Formats: sequence, structure tokens, C-alpha cells
Amino acid sequence: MSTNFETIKFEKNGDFAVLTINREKSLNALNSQVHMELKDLLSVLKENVDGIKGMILTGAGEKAFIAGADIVEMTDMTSDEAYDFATLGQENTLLMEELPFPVIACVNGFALGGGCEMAMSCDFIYATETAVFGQPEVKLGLIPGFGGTQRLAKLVGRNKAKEILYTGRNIKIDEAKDMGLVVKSFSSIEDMMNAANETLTKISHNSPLAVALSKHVMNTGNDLTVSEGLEVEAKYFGEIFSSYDMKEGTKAFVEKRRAEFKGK
Ligand code: DAK
Repeated sequence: MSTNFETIKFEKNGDFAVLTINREKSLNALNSQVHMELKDLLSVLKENVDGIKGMILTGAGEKAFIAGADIVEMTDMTSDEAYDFATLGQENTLLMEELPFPVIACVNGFALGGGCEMAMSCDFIYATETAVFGQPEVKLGLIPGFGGTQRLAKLVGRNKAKEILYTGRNIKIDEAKDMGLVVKSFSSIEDMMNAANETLTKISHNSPLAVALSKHVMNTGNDLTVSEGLEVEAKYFGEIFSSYDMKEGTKAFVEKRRAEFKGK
């Protein structure tokens, strides 16, 4: 896989990978180039030929995760260009959401607008105590374009999301945790990255197939009624019974040994 990018950095260490948005001078703002490079990378990662077991998404530097879509680039966009830009960003949030392994957003500062939206497309969010979230688009005469109107409401509830979107206000870490946007906070970036790696390691001891299917069923169910979601759950629950990992996991329990999963 080519990892020769200018605006993102992709590093694989053993079973895990770190994807960094790498435009520190612009606080990692998402311009078209970032989105095109992300699309190239995420489209390959979706197939997971390298058997990655987990990934961290973060931003370069100490100040920002992602300070939003690139406002400078958006200033001169026509409606058609803006539509294409939003579509590309939305495709990337969908690709991120559907990767067949867990992805933790490690938010190291500002996660505003498109930054908050990228973080929400990960499986869950860890953040530093200085992290700041928000959807300030209305302050710029915009609306969120990479899924903020949809995912924030599903995560924190429709009315809370409306209050956040209409005011465009900043959300500090305690509130972000209280509303369930952030799962855990840390006093330093180093502690956060170590904790994320520990979490991914813990997850990787489980069946990669079962983790991937749990993720797929939960994401699918998000757009369905409970009874429709239960049908999807039953379908995959049935299918997993013909997997190696299910036979191995249950056999290992009976034999009182650690399971050796293969992810198939
Ligand atoms: N875009 C481009 N450059 C940015 C940026 C951004 N979002 N945020 C920061 N920068 C740049 C600054 O311009 C500055 O560049 P230089 O002046 O040094 O060249 C550099 O990063 C450092 O920023 P500051 O000097 O402003 O740093 P401060 O510490 O003073 O302030 C800040 C940090 C994060 C509070 C501030 O930079 C800020 O307010 N940034 C903008 C945050 C924001 O409003 N984000 C939301 C962007 S809107 C859509 C598609 C997408 C979207 C909407 C619609 N469609 C196509 C329909 C998404 C929209 C958004 O995300």
C-alpha cells in the first residue's frame, strides 16, 4: 500500500496503525487534498489485506486534532464545488465508520466543525483535558457538511445536538464526557496515546471477526428500528456459528485455555 502522502501520515506498528492529519500550520484543517488522500487510503484499508487489528486517528502537533474544514479553501467555492467537497468528506466519514477494525479518535486539542465530525465517525473518542469540541459552522454562515447534523444527534440526542449546532458554542472536556461524546480524558497526549494502544491491545485478544461483526451490526442498527436491528443481529449471530473463531473460542473456554483466534 502506498503511504506516500503529503497531508496525512499513515504508520503501521505491528497489529495497529496510526493515521495522523498532518497540516499542523493550519491546525490540520481538512482541505480537498486531505480528503482525496484520505479517500485513497481508507478505500484500501477497507479491504484490510494487512490484517490491521485497530487504528488511532489523531492530528499533528499539540494544539489541534482538526480545526474544521479548510475555511480558506471554502471561501471561493461555488455551490457545485461545495456539494462535491461535502460528498467527498461524507464518503470519508462513511469509509472510516465502516473500517473492519476498531478506530479510536485521539483528540489532542481543537475538534471543531469537520474535526468533530471526523472524530464522531470513529468508534469512540479519547481526548486530552484541553480538548475543545464544537460545530461552529453557523458562525460562518454554513451548516455542517460531513455528517454533523446526523451523527451528533444520534450520539448525544436530537435536542442537545440542536442546541450545540444553533449556538455554535465550544464544548469543553467535562461537558463532552457528560454527554457521552468523549469516553475518557487524559492529562497528556502521551497518556492518551498509551491508553488507546492498551485498549486496542485488549480488543485484539478477542476474535477479530467477532469485533468486526459487532461493529458492523451496531453501525447498521443505528439506522434501523430496534426490531429491524434485532433481525440483523440474529442473521450475523447465526452466520458466526460457521466460523473458525466461534468454534475455537467456545472450545477454548471448555478446555480452560486461551483461545487462538484467526479472524475467520
Ligand atoms: N481552516 C483553515 N485554516 C485554519 C482553520 C480552518 N478551519 N482553523 C485554523 N486555521 C489556521 C489559521 O488561519 C491560522 O493560519 P495562519 O494565520 O497562521 O496562516 C492557523 O491555522 C492558526 O490558527 P489561529 O491563529 O486562528 O490559532 P488560534 O489559537 O488563535 O485559534 C482556533 C485557534 C481553532 C480557535 C481558530 O483557529 C478557529 O476558530 N479556527 C476555525 C474553527 C472553525 O470555525 N472550524 C469550523 C470550520 S467550518 C460543507 C463542508 C464542510 C463543512 C461545512 C459545509 N459543505 C461543502 C456544505 C464543514 C465546515 C467546517 O468545518
